[in-house]
This record gives sequence, structure tokens and C-alpha cells, in this order.
Amino acid sequence: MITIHGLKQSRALRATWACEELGLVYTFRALDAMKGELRSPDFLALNPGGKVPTLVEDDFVLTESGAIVAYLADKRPDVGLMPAAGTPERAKCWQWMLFALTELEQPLWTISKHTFALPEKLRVPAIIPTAKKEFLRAAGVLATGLGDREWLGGDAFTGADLMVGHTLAWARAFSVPWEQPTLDAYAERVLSRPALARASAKEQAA
Ligand SMILES: N[C@@H](CCC(=O)N[C@@H](CS)C(=O)NCC(=O)O)C(=O)O
Repeated sequence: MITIHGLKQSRALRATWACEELGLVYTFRALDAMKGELRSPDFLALNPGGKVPTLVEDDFVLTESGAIVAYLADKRPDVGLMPAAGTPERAKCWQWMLFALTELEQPLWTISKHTFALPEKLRVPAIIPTAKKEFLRAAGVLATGLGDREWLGGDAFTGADLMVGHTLAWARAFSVPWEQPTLDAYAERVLSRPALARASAKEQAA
């Protein structure tokens, strides 16, 4: 049995969205950060970093949203959320998943941390213009990489679209513009996936 430990409106949605795309049976366990549940001894025993998503399957524990999406995808190779191992398609899928985590998400998260997420006394507003510039640069690279294709991998939705799409949803939620018109339709396409709606509904109900 797969359990995804998460917070509502967090990167845990990447994991539950993947489960929904793949038709996997899973439980979403909503933790409450305000009650200190990310720092409880039980949770820290699973993930010493005290972060979500954290996947637990019997005695197997996995952290990092990208690794979790890839692990889940390999349970249903027929779905093609990750293309077959050893293919150029798989390599490109990894390229964009890692791009989402390292190039697109990081400046966005820097903006968010120093705008609202960190306690006010830890915020350094002077970093925001640089982070915005980096985010726009990454968005430009993404738009060029996507070109006029429907999905990053070409014909089919993959884990790359899931990871990038979730990050674009955050950009939208945080009112950080990407200034790439072609990404507007792409974001709509990715974020209107029924599997995402199901994962969000499950999260809200938890
Ligand atoms: N690189 C990690 C980041 C995980 C992460 O930072 N998760 C946030 C929620 S979106 C968290 O658990 N924050 C709690 C904390 O930092 O204490 C991933 O992609 O899974």
C-alpha cells in the first residue's frame, strides 16, 4: 500500500497527481505543519529532513518529489508517464524533470520565500529582482524547448509535463509572470488534466 505524506497545497500534489495518472491505489496523509507534525519524532524517523512529499510503501521510504514521480511511473510502464529506460525519450523526460526542479522552481521558490514564505525577519527583498530574472530566463528556455509541441516529450503527457506544470501552477498562484505566451496554452493543457483534479479533490477532502 502506498501512502503519500504531504501538506495540502504542497509539492506532495506531484506525487498524488502521478498516482492518479497511473491509476494506483494510494492514501494521502495530510500533515499539519502548524501542529508541528513535520517535526514529530514519527515523521522525522521517516524523513529526517522533515519535508513532504514522503512516500511510504511497506518498509520502503522515498523522498524528493521527482524521485517519487519516477518511481511511481515505473510501476505502470504501459501508461508511459516515464518512457522506457535507455531511450532518448526517457533521457529527455529526465532532462525536463530536473530542469523543473533546479532551473524553474528554484528562482520561483526564492521569490516566494523572500516575499511571504519565510518569517519576515529572515526575508531579503533585495534578492527578488535577481530571482525574477532567473525565472524569466528559465521560462524562456522552457518555451523554446516546448516549441509548438503539445507536450515536452512530443505526443504524450509525461512526468516532465507533470513536474513543469506543477511549477507553473505555483508561478501563477504566486503571481509571478513567465512572459512567454506559448506557455499560457501549455499550462492550461497540463493543469486541466482530470488526474490533477482528482488528486486536488482528494487532498481537499483529507
Ligand atoms: N526538493 C524537495 C522539496 C520538498 C519541500 O521543500 N517540501 C516543502 C513543502 S512544498 C516542505 O516540506 N517544507 C517543510 C519545511 O521546509 O520544513 C522535493 O521536491 O520533494
